Amino acid sequence: MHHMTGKKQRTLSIVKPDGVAKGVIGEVVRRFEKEGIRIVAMKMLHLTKSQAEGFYAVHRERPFFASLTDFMSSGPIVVMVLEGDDVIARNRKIMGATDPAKADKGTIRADFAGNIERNIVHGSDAPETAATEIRYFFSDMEVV
Ligand code: 3AN
Repeated sequence: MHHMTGKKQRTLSIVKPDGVAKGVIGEVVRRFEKEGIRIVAMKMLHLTKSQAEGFYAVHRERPFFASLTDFMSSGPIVVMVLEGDDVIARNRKIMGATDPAKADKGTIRADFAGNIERNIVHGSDAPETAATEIRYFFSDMEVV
């Protein structure tokens, strides 16, 4: 086999409360698996407000922090660890731009998201944040 392989990475993916409520957990998972991305950990949680604040601590000075953390603690979410070559960037491509109005056609956010806050999925943006975010939700034993 002679194909270009990038660096194997892991990233954190979240199906947010709007995605769970809309019944698109399976569709999100399907899009990852269709691209050959492996799911190496997965669970459903309902975050408390303070757990959502902890997760989004980097955004605590932003004007949307209170609203974002209310939303993220408003219902169950599905958190997953994805693994694959260059998976951080590939996941963000599959997700589409933060603002669904600017997201490319065929991306998760273009297809399902209501607005910039209720945008169906989260994906880590860099190796360092991926490591921190995975650790926030999963112990080593929970990642296969
Ligand atoms: P992304 O999730 O695309 O990496 P970030 O990290 O800039 O985007 O933002 C984190 C989350 O904060 C977004 N997923 C979205 O739910 C929310 N958010 C970002 N920008 C805004 C905004 N201008 N107004 C409301 N919510 C926002």
